[in-house]
Amino acid sequence: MASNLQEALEEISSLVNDSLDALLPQELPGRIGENRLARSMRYSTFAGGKRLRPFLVITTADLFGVSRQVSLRVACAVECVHTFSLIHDDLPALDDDDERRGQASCHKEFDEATAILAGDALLAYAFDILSHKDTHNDPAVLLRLVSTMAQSVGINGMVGGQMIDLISEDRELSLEQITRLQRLKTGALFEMACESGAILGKAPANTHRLLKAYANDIGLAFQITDDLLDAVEEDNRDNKSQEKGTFVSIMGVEKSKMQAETLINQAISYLECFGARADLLRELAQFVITRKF
Ligand code: GRG
Repeated sequence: MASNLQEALEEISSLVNDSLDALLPQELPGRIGENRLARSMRYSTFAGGKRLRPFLVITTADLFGVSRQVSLRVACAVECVHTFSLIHDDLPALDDDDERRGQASCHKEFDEATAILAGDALLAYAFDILSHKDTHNDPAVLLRLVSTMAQSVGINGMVGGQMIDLISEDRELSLEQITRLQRLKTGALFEMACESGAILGKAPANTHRLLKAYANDIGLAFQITDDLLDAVEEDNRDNKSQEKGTFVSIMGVEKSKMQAETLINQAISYLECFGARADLLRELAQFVITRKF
C-alpha cells in the first residue's frame, strides 16, 4: 500500500473511531435492555475493520472543502450501516458465520435475537446521525443524504443484492445478473459514500456523476477481489467447492483479476478533472485490487 494512502487511512480510521465512540449509545445505570444493545452495537463496530467507506466519504468531501466535522458525521453513519449489514450477513439465516473482523460474530458473542436488534439499531442510528441538524444546516442537503442512504440500503441496494445472492444458491446466474448482484450488495454503499461527499460539497451534477461512476467501479472491483481472496483461502484449505454467484465462479481466477483491473483503470479515468487533489482516491482504487485482506 502506498505510504500516503496508509497514513491517510490510519488518520481517518482514528478520527472515525473517536467520533463513533462519541456518537454511539453508552451504557447508562439501570437500563438493562438498552445497555445490552449498546454493548452489542459497540462490540461489532469497534471490532476493527478497514473503515474504507468512511475514508471515501471524507476524501470525496475533502475535494470540495467540506469541514471534517461534518464529513465525519456522515462517515460514521455509513460505517454504522456497513456494520449493520455485516452483523445481519453473519446470522444463521444468511451466511451463518461464526467469526467477523477476527472475533466471534455478534450472534455468537451475544445471541441471535440480540444480533438482529443490534443490526436494526445501528441502521436506525445511521439515519438519526445523518438527519441531525449538526450534520448540515441546509435541510435540502440532509434530505438528499437520507434518501441516498435509504436507496443504497433497500431493494435497489444492499438488501436487494443480498436477496439475489440467496437465490443464486439454487440457480445459475448469468454474468449480467452476477454483475447486478455484486453492484447492489457491495457497490451501493461505496456509491453512497462517494455521493455523500458530492452532496455535502454541493457538487455540480456532472462532477457528482463522475464520483458515483468511480464508486460503482471500485465497489465491483472490491467485491471481485473479495471473491478472489475467498477462492485462494478455499484452495489453501483444499476445499474445491466454489461459491456461486461470483465472477470467479463464472469467469475463473485469471479473467476475474483482469476484470477487476479494467474496472479500476476505468474508475481512475473518472477522476481526471480533479487533478492531483484526487490522488488519494486513485491510490485507494489500486489498493482495492491489491489488498490481501
Ligand atoms: C438482512 C435486512 C438485512 C440486511 C442485510 C446482509 C445484507 C443486508 C447485505 C450484505 C452486505 C454485505 C455483507 C456485503 C459484503 C460486502 C463485503 C465484502 C464486506 C466486507 O467489507 P470490508 O472488507 O470489511 O470493508 P471491514 O471489516 O474491513 O469493514
